Amino acid sequence: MSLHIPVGVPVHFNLTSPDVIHSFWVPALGGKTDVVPGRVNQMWLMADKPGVYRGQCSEYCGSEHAQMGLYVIAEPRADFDAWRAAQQARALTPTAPDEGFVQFNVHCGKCHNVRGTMAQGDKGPDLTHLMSRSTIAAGMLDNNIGNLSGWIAHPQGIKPDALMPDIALSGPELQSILSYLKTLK
Ligand code: HEC
Ligand SMILES: [Cu+2]
Repeated sequence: MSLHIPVGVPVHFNLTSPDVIHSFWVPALGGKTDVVPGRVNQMWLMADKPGVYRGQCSEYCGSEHAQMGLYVIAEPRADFDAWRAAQQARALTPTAPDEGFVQFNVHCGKCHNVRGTMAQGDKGPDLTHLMSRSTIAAGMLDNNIGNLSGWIAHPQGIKPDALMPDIALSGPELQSILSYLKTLK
């Protein structure tokens, strides 16, 4: 996960959890705040300098606790505004027949949202601008085609107990889905 914030601006966060207690912690930017189900905790973050700040969940929350990372990307206001505008754009539904789009909607769209298309799941991360991210799986893997392919083929081998199940896909189905994902810039 990457959070983008503008440099020199205090950014307010409302923190809540859908499952267990986590703790939000970006050591270079401030103290820890508990993230608790059924409650909204408030905090502020401000970065004085541009940069990428590593964060980590600091409350043991289950078997993938050590892999629950995030990056805060602090950038000058203009860069932040450009990033935000790009993220707000919707994806386009392919106009020509696209096997990857079809397979994605069959196997993935119930959990993942690609805004602007019929995929509107909310169990996993929004993938509308997947290719704009530098990492996936809560900062665990660099985002490149090899890692995406490995993740989609066998997420439980990479992150046991992650909420994305292994899904049986043929080689051609996986390849077509990867080609579609590459269009989500
Ligand atoms: C049952 C729901 C479910 C299904 C079905 C599912 N996913 Fe996921 N997916 C998730 C969850 C939950 C995560 C977050 C896992 C984590 O980081 O622990 C995830 C993570 C991902 C990520 C990493 C995104 C990021 O920013 O970290 C990608 C890429 C992805 N899924 C692609 C797919 C594709 C492609 C399919 C179809 C073949 C698919 N998923 C099917 C629930 C699902
Ligand atoms: Cu944790």
